[in-house]
Amino acid sequence: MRKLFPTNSWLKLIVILQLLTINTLAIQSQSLKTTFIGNFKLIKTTGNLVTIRSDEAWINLNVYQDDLVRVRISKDSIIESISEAVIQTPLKSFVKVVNEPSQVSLYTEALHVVVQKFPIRILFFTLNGQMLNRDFDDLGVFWQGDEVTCTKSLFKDEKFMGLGEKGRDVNRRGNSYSNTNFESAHYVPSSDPLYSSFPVFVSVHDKLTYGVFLDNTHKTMFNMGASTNDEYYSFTATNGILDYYFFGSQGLNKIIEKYSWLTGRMSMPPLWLLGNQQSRWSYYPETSVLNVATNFRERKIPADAIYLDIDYMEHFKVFTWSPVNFPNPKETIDKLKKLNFHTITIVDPGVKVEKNYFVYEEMLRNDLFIKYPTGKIYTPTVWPGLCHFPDFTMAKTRELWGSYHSALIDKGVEGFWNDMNEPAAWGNSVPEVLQCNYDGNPTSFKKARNVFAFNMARATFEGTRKLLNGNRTFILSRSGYSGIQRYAAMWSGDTESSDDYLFMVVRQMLSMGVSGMPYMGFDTPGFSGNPSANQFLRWLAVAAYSPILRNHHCIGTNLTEPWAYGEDTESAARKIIEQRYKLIPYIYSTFYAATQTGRPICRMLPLEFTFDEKVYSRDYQHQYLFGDNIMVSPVSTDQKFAKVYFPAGTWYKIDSDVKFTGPVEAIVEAPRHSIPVFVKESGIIPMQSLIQSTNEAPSDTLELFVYYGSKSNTFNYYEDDGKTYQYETGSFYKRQISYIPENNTIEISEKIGSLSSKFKKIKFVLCYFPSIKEILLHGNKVNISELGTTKQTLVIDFKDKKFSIQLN
Ligand code: MIG
Repeated sequence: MRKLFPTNSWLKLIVILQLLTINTLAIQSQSLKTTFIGNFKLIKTTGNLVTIRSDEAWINLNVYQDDLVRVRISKDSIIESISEAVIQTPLKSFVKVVNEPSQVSLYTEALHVVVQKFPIRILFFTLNGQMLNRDFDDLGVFWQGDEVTCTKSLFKDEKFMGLGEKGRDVNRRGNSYSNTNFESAHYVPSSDPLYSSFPVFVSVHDKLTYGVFLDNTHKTMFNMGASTNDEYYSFTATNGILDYYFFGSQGLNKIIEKYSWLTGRMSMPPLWLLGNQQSRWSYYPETSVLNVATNFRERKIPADAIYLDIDYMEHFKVFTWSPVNFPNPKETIDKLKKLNFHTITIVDPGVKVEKNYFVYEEMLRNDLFIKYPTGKIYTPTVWPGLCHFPDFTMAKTRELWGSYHSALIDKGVEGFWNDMNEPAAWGNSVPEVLQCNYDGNPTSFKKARNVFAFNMARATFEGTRKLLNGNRTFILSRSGYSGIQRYAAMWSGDTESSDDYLFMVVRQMLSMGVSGMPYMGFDTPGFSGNPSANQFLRWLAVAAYSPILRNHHCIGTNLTEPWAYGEDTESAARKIIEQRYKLIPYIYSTFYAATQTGRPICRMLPLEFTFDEKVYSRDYQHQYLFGDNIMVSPVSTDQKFAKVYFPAGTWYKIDSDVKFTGPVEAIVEAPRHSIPVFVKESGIIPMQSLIQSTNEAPSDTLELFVYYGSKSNTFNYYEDDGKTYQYETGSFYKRQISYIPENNTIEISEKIGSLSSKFKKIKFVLCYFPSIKEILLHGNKVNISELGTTKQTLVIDFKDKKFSIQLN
């Protein structure tokens, strides 16, 4: 024993030492190492694809358009994959590739891309050598585990806009953001993530512009210079490859146009969606819905649509009708139609687990629900109780889901409101271990989550388009991902009735506009809380100058219909809504522009006044252009005066004889019944007579307001049948209206398209023109009449041929 003792302890020591080393090794391999992209190894060109190999990565470069380059960077060789967002392929190639000792230079007709070799860093220049963007020298691209990050140098005066519905300041610089679609009830402006993911932004610096779209549906993160000492910003994808599109177009509107070319544009909504829409959680039973509709008609408050929230269903079972609350849906919706109301119903994704319920049974039989990787179906609890979620990554699911809408369409429903589609479940933490099938390529929910709503909207769009017999469909979605603008409009979810939220939803709407989602709305007057009459009017006034004028409010709160606050408020509300209806020709033309160019309906001022620093300030970030010619300044409830910034040019207050000449900051009156709204100099605004719903025809006279100014201006006037998709094949009525101050003329181009106008006459309303003595139409004098001291009018018959009037 004595002899053995030392040996024994020696052994013990060895064992202990070994254990220690193993432990240390284990700890080392568990901790994350950062792998940098490394140095250049080789370059090769195959067709229109340039591949560069570095120590650690593969880099693919493609030219989609001369000013649009796709960059893919991966640790493994890159295989082509399907993108939900992108609907285009590379149209071009690099026109010249120069391989030098220290860098590769790649040229398109608009951009010069430099790939520095040691280490690999990518830089973008205009053709005349101005630097648009460069990888951050110190860090470049790197990996930590599966997560890949791209760092970019920050320019001193650089500003960022976009990133979807994030609630913070419109200029994203100095904050960080993340994208995981998430039910965000009770969110505040700084909350992050929110319901949807739009990993796209634009940048302005040194009188230059560029944009970046990071196409990755996993959780992504954007640090726009928060805690980086103004040295760099970065974007990160937690899984998948680094796949980004670089937009080098000069001009923010051009970038939006290119981005919407790449990811698609909205299609025309039915005309009635431009009208006033009424909703509430919840209108039931049937009689109460009819009551609300009747109230609008009796009180002569124009309206076009009514929404049914979850209570129309039987036990919240999607695609059913409650036999208690809605025993006669067809009759009720027919009655609503007679009152000129269109009906929109909510559709949630959670399918109730219940024997003999057709949706559940059929989707179960076809194996279309989201499962764990073990094969067990995922069963969260949502409104109906235990539910399954459809796996919308499968074509079969989308097809069936689309077809189920016949249960609604057969009863007369014309629009579909997709809620809870983040997806949301009680507990608000849908596990990421779930798996989606992707038509035979099972993939983690980590990738599928952010496109759950996208794929549901796609299913709804494709299915309802078929079922609606050529009539336009409408989908309003709470969640989404880039590209969803092809299928749906969106709204900002559950807000509160307060001024902070009013300003927040404006920022969200404007930011969505530069993120490719022009069709963005919000609940008026905020979702929860008990707003005062004045608060209600403020929300309504902003909504009237937004894509979606929709009153919606939470169950268990005070009523918020326009008549809920007494007669004074009702008549103020009526006036605001009436103005919206008169503006329909202008708004409809603006929607058409969005379908052709992606330009948002509501445009943050940086889109027009990009190099005017003032428009980026916190004070003025909520001002916006509504279409080409109207500027809106939202005001908080108790402010009776508003500080407004007028960019260069002359601005006319729309409802009084006041004008401002910018650039100037000024105090403007903002009484409770109206917010400050202005028309740009040389502004052209087509309007119509008051109607109570878009089913009613306006008078036969189109009123064309033209505001005096020094700059030439053109407005693209547009009409179509308001109902079908025939406009896609030329069935429309288009004219270019130009005001040319140099020659004192207003010119109307020959009509384009196969339709004729719904108007027979055109009434020019010439505003603020100094001393017009006579007006000539084809050289002949025509009669003008005075309208107050600032307006003169002239009525002539509509002609389809080109004509012009001369103002002498
Ligand atoms: O768990 O359907 O954002 O507009 O009224 C709440 C009821 C579910 C959330 C939506 C809201 C809707 C409500 N829904």
